Amino acid sequence: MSSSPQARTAPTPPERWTPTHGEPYRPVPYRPERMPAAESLARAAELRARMDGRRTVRQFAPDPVPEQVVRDAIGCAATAPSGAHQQPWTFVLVKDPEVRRRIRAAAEAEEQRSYEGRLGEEWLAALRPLGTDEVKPHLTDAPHLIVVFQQRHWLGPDGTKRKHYYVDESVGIAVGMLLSALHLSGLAALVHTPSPMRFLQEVLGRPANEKAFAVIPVGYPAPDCQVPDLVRKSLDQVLVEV
Ligand code: IYR
Repeated sequence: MSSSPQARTAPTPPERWTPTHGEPYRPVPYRPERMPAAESLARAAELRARMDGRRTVRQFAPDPVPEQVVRDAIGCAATAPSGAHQQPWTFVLVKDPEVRRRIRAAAEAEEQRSYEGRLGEEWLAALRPLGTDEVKPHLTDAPHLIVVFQQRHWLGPDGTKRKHYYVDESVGIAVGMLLSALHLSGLAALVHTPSPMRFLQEVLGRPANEKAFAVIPVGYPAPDCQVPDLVRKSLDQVLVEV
């Protein structure tokens, strides 16, 4: 990239992405090189083993993480398929320590009400084996914090609204891809879902069409990090072949 003053002040090109609103997309050739079967098999097995090594982490090391790794992981998430290609997501990378303190205080206040009974006995019993509680140090201590918002509808600059479709599915897929990208890039993460999450929209000043979906602290596991001794279902238990 040129570093001449002219290049630095050049106007940003117009955004290539705009909602088409009824206009058909132009078909373009898609001819990815076909991977030989042997290579596919080797890569799939390796990927499966690497993904099986992913664990949700609740204790993070304070060590810094290269921010570009997180940006690239968010870029990977944003390649997710979405309903009508509406890409109904916003990823907020929260850097300001004061904003993170406010998020933690508000999340812990909500979580306290949840753990003190709002979740109900059945839900609390389901959580008990994990040992989670209302104290959420990772919200301020992990080196990065990503808050994912779903755009319930499209909001034009003039206030025009257009409905978005399959928003939960689309954003869920994107978050799955984000977690995979972070893990495969060597980082640990946690999907935290304080409920209700309205405070996030207020603290982060997001527009009315956006609704918080998850809060994701990211970093390296702390040297003394422990995770529960979970056993995943086997492939036989999750796969039905008809
Ligand atoms: N959102 C709460 C409670 C919680 C709920 C589920 I389902 C979990 O798998 C873990 C926690 C929290 O983040 O503590």
